[in-house]
Formats: sequence, C-alpha cells, structure tokens
Amino acid sequence: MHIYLASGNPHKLREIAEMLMRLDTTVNLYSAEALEGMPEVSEDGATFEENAAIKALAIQPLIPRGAWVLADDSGLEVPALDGAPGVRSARYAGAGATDAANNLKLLHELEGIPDADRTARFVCVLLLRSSTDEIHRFTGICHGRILESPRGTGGFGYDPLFQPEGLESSFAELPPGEKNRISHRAKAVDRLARWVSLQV
Ligand code: ITT
Repeated sequence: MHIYLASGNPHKLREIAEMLMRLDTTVNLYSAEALEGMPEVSEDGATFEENAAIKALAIQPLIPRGAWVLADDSGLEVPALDGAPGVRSARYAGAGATDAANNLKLLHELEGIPDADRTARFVCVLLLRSSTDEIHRFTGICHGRILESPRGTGGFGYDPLFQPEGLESSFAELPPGEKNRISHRAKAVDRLARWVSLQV
C-alpha cells in the first residue's frame, strides 16, 4: 500500500515512519516532497477531523492512481484552558510561532494553576483518503499533565512540557523510540496498521 503523508512537519514524518517500521506493515510511506511538496493550506477547520480533511484534499489530486493520502492533525488540549490550544496548537502564540514561543505562552496561561488542574491530553487524528475518495479515520489520545517548566530536548512542539500519565519524564526526556510507543500518534498509527492488516 502506497501512502503519501500530507504534512509539512518533518517530525511527524519521522515518527510515523518509525512506528510503521516497528509494526512491520505493508505500507510504503512517502513524504509530500515526493509529489510537489506540501501546499500552503489554511487550517481553519473547527476540529482536528476537519483540518485533517483540508490537508488530505490539498494533495489528493497529485497522488498516483491506487495510492492513498494520509493527513495528521494533532494538538494539545488543556481542560483548565477550556481545551486550548486545541486545533490552534501549531499557532497558539501567533501565525508562524516557534515551538518555544508556543510553550512559553502555554506556561504563561497556566501560571498559578495548581498541579491538580494541569491535566492535558494530546490528540491525533489520522485521515486516510484513497485516490477514489474512500475515507478512513483513526484517532489516538494520550493523557498527561503540563509541567511547570520545559524538560528534555527530544521530540518537538509541546513535548518538553508534557508528562505522560504514569511516567516521571516529559515526552522530550524519553529515550529514543519510547514516545513512539505510547503517544497519541502511536495509538492512531496502531489503529491504522490494524486496518491495513485487514486489507488484502
Ligand atoms: P502539518 O499541518 O503540515 O502536518 P503542523 O505542525 O502544522 O504540520 P498541526 O497543524 O497538526 O501540524 O499542528 C500540530 C501542533 O500540535 C504541532 O505544531 C505541535 O505544536 C502540537 N503537537 C502535535 N503533536 C505533537 C507531539 O507529538 N508532540 C508535541 N507537540 C505536538
């Protein structure tokens, strides 16, 4: 099965490729660079599903017949902030914001919020779309909490501030490969891989 990833985020590509390798699937994963690159899209959907659909549609006309497009829309939801940054995770501190700026804004918004109320969850919605408009969705959620200050240098995005439930480390402190076994994206990719294994 040939799948093109509708993403301009190299971290997502690396993580999903590693997960698919570990799961030993029959998927051949290609980056959007194998087409004409990921086009600029305006991710103005109200949900992760809508934004994933916008990204998938943007490159779907470019893929070879018989191939599939996979879009990943993901983000961090913090109940104490009414679900923010949510679908705006990538641009929480403004359009084109760096990960560091987004992390700083998150810490600022959570200033004075007691430990018990710093719960959070990462959400990943994967949308798989065929060249003939068949669509499948796979969701993964990872629960945790937001730390008081960034820890670790691995991963990307909010990883230095996110401590997954049951672990002492932040996502960014985990040894290589460990995040890719327990993350929201790992759970969604597990579901995708299970679906792929049922196709013959
Ligand atoms: P594409 O849309 O091109 O795929 P993007 O980074 O803009 O890349 P999203 O619109 O889905 O992707 O935004 C996701 C943001 O949520 C991302 O920029 C991070 O800030 C955050 N995020 C998602 N998954 C994450 C992860 O595993 N670790 C840390 N932060 C994550």
